[in-house]
Parts: sequence; structure tokens; C-alpha cells
Amino acid sequence: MVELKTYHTNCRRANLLSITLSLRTMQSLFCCHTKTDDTHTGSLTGQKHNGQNQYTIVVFGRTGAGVSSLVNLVAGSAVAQCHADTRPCTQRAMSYAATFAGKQFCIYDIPGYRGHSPDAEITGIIQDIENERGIDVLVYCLRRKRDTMMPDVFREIRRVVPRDVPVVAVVTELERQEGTMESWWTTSSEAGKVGNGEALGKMGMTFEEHACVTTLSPEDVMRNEGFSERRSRSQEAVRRILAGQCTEVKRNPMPNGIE
Ligand SMILES: Nc1nc2c(ncn2[C@@H]2O[C@H](COP(=O)(O)OP(=O)(O)OP(=O)(O)O)[C@@H](O)[C@H]2O)c(=O)[nH]1
Ligand SMILES: [Mg+2]
Repeated sequence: MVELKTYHTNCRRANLLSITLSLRTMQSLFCCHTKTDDTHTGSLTGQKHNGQNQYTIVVFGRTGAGVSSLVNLVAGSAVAQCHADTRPCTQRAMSYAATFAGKQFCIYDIPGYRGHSPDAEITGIIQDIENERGIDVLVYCLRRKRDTMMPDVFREIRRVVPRDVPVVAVVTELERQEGTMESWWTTSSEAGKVGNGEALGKMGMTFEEHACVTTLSPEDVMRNEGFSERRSRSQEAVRRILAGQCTEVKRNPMPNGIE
């Protein structure tokens, strides 16, 4: 049994990169934790995605924003550990297999950014996943609160990840939003200011698509029918976006002009 590679946020990235890995280890590293496909060969042929039948999703955000909760919502079960207190919980990147919309996915839960400045270790995790297996879609998990908005981090991720990798936004903690959860995007959290979605754009954060949701756990919504219904709709909305972004056509676009 080969030990799964982990990224400890307190490890120096240089040390990680200096580790020499066997072929077998390389294969284990970037396969999903709950493996459904053993044919993956990483980037060993040098071709992006390399014929994998699992689409790769990476969720990132400020620590505590709900990254792991969002992974669980998408996966459909409590695969990732979420925190119950104020300490950062996810200390290393983990990946989980999920199947929905007739497709297989490998979803990465990674440590949260600790502040608003780019963190080379965490961005390095994203880069490594892109280099090893190719990312189909990046998911930026935000809360409705402003302190989860990280324009400098977003810019840095956009700089290092190829432009053809889409970034979608998922705004959480909207179980109590008046009207629809989606209304958060168009209304303003500050009197007299532009809508929240537009405000994100003005900060330089634009997205391929977005969803406004709640990522409360099934236990948290158990006694509240309204929250429970919103959670179900949240799962549907996020999965629909991810399935739409993860297609063979997007992986292999036809040359210009060819239908
Ligand atoms: N009210 C509310 N709380 C949420 C929601 N989503 C997650 N939480 C809570 O937020 C806390 C943090 O959630 P996590 O998913 O562990 O957050 P994280 O971003 O993975 O945090 P780290 O791994 O520590 O970086 C937990 O107590 C969750 O129950 C939501 O939609 N609404
Ligand atoms: Mg987490």
C-alpha cells in the first residue's frame, strides 16, 4: 500500500518538490481518495487530462468559508471533515470521488487561505493538481461576508492556472437570504452600492458561472423544512453548473470554424 501524498500547510514547498516519487506513488497521489478508476496515469504522457474519465474539480476559498462543506454538498455525503470551532480544519489536500449527472468526478478539498494575500503553498497545491492531472473547473467558495473575498488571491490563481480552466463562484451561507438565494447576487449588501455580483467584478473577480446557496450539513437543516429545501436546491444548482462545465467538448474544443 502506497502512502497517499499530502500537503501539510506547514511544510516547505521546496521540500515537497524535492521528494522523488515512484511511478506507483505518482499514480496514487492524484487518484481520488474513494477510487473509482485505477487507470489514471497522471501527466506521465504529458497530455492534459490524459484520457481520464473522472473530471477534476478543485474547491478553494478563505479558511472557514465552507470549502469542505461545499465538497460534501457536491459529493452527496460527509466525505470531508468540517470544523466545528474556529481553528482551521483542512490541513492537507484530499480528493473524493463522486458520480452525478451521469459523469464521474474527482473533487479536491484543499486547505483554506489564511488571509487576503496570495499564499504560495496553497496556490502551489492548485498548480500541482493542474500539472499532474489537469483541472476541469475551479470553484471559488465564498460566504456572503466580505472577508471571504480575496481579489489578490483570485488574481494570483488566475495568473498561474491556464485561462481555459474556468472558475465558478459558489456563495454560501444564504439559508436566511430574503427572497431567493440567487437574489444575493443582484442586491447590494451596502446601501447605495452596486449588486454583490457586480461588486465582485469590480474587484477583478469575474466568473464563468455562479451559484448562491447554503452548504449547511443535513444535520444542521434537519429540523427546518425551509433550510432543508434550500439545501436540496443548492446541491442541484451547484451540480448542474459543474456538470455543464465538465464536458469532453470543453476538454477538446474543435478548432475555430469547425462545427
Ligand atoms: N450558516 C452556515 N454555516 C455554514 C455553511 N456552510 C458551512 N457552514 C459552517 O461553517 C463552518 C466551516 O465550514 P467548513 O466547511 O469546515 O469550512 P472550510 O472552509 O473547509 O474551513 P477550513 O478547512 O478550516 O479552512 C462549519 O461550522 C460549517 O457548519 C452555510 O451555508 N451556512
Ligand atoms: Mg475545510
